[in-house]
Amino acid sequence: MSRKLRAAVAQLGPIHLADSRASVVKRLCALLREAHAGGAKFVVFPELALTTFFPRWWMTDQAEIDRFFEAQMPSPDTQPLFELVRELGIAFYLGYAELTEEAGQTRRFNTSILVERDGRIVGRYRKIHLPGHSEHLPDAPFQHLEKRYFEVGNEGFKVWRAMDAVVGMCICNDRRWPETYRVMGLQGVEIVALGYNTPSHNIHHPEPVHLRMFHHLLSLQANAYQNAAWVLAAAKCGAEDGFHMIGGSAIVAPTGEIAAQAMSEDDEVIAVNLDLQLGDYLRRTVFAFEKHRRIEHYGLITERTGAVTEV
Ligand code: CDT
Repeated sequence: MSRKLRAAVAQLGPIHLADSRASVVKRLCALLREAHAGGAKFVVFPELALTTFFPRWWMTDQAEIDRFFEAQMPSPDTQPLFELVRELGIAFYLGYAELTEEAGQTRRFNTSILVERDGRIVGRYRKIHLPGHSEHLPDAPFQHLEKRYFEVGNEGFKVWRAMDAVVGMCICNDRRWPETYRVMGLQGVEIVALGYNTPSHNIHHPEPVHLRMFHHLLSLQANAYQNAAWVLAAAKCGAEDGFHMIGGSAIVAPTGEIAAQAMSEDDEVIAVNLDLQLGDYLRRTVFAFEKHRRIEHYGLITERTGAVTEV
């Protein structure tokens, strides 16, 4: 019997500094309804989907920074989304800034959650590959302060059984790192869900703007294929208060092909009937990990972080 799951990616257009959480949740609910009307059972929303991409702003007042964080999930503002999910019976992935207390310490993570069709939070991922910098760059056109505002995730790359599939999560910059997908691939991942906010300009190096989209799709397609998994990637995009981010939300098949791609830089739903067995032939043949991987030669991957030239 074939295993099919109709899944959607809900891209978000800009969220400006002045936009309230309530107005954003209204947009998320409208997208969820649209995905449900199209038959989807799972919707992927972007990274930091409840606010503007605040790491572009230099802030020193912790109270000001914490306005962008959620101390509760669901919260009074996000409760309507959870209620709608229960009513419609549709699962979702959502990215947000998490403020929590652990062992008496206040901690802040760039987090995503996996919410099942009955509204239960069944999975949580805390972003591991934090990009950017922690110091103020006064000459840059904008900041990328994820290393200042978040801690590195402390829960690894896990997978969860949800919607009768094996689902993994990662966030934005994680999608550029093969280790992200391989650790999930080794746990039999079938669907990798991810949200992103990718500025159109590289503040560290003046590269041509078209490379941003190229590298985004290259990363999704190569890693989907090499791990025989579906990859569902949701952008927050367009110009937030004048700072432009790429769109290009996509659903990529285990073959590495793009099955659907958003065309706008605004709120937009794309959907595909995922054939969860499409990757099986790859898992049995070219990427039968148990037959072909040679872990005795991979030690440096976990022993060494940066490249060292010894010759
Ligand atoms: N949000 C996030 O992780 N953005 C990064 C920008 C890094 S610049 C290469 C991204 O990988 O898209």
